[in-house]
Amino acid sequence: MNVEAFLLLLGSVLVYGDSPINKARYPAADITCPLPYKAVGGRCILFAVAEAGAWHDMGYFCETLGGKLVVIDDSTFMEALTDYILDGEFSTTEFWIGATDEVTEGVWKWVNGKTVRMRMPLWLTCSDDQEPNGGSAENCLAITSDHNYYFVDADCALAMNPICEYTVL
Ligand SMILES: [Ca+2]
Ligand SMILES: [Ca+2]
Repeated sequence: MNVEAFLLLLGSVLVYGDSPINKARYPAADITCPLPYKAVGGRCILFAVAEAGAWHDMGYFCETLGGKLVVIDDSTFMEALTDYILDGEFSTTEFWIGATDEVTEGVWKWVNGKTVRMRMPLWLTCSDDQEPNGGSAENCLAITSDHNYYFVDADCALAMNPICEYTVL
């Protein structure tokens, strides 16, 4: 085989190897996470169902465990996370996640500084409930069973359970 043909073959292997078909549905689910985190959707996640409080307080809580409120920045990870919630038997159904528009009303930022994708498929967008809908009264991001775990803005002072993501590498 000449070099050109080899590179062509190698290239197709790499492209195929990277195709969604060839990946596990939720890649790297077997990653090792430090306790009390669990591998969910290829990341280290903690559903802190015994801890409830305001959004900022729950952010600090995650930080004491080497994490931050979870960043749900793609729909595949959101699928894995909501599957985990729906398949589990959590005693609570309202969770804080890691984004806010407190700094500039209407400009949603993740706790890692990145911009939150608006509209579908992440936010609840029913004809009678177009989230975010709370204006300056609702500046923190939540997922709840009432809203089928789509993104909703909520009053930051409400008590909800945090979903933490391990961020110390
Ligand atoms: Ca707001
Ligand atoms: Ca809302």
